[in-house]
Amino acid sequence: MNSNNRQPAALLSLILLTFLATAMAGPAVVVEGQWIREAPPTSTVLAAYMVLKNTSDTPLAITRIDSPDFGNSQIHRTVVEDGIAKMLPVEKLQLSARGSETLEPGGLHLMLFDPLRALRDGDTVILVVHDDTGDSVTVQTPVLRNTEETGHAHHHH
Ligand SMILES: [Cu+2]
Repeated sequence: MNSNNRQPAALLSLILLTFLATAMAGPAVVVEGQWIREAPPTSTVLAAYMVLKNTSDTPLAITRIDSPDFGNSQIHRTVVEDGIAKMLPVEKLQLSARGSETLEPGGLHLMLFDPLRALRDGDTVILVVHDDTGDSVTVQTPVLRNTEETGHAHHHH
């Protein structure tokens, strides 16, 4: 273990350099294909889907995705245990360097609670994606009826 004594200083330098590079480059996160699934008017919960891309050479994490049109929000992961699908909150969604994560029906998704206005197919909602470097990205997100066309997602096998 003694041979590792110098690593913390090297790691700190790397973190500082990374921080400076990130600060100069602007937000590293790019959001693509975002949409919110239309829900019945009485529904207090809606789901949003998107692809989150990390355009930087450094891993980062999405810490929060919120919206001025909703009272609360949470990133969820759907897991199947003993044949029962459950949704678990994701505190931090890790994105590897140059990596991406897909939020899609049946998997990762953004749960939006307590809509502050009625949202119908064709409406647009603002989502703000926050990462652990302190940056945020604001995207216009359409509300769409869950047809075959909008429900499709890119599956990687
Ligand atoms: Cu959920």
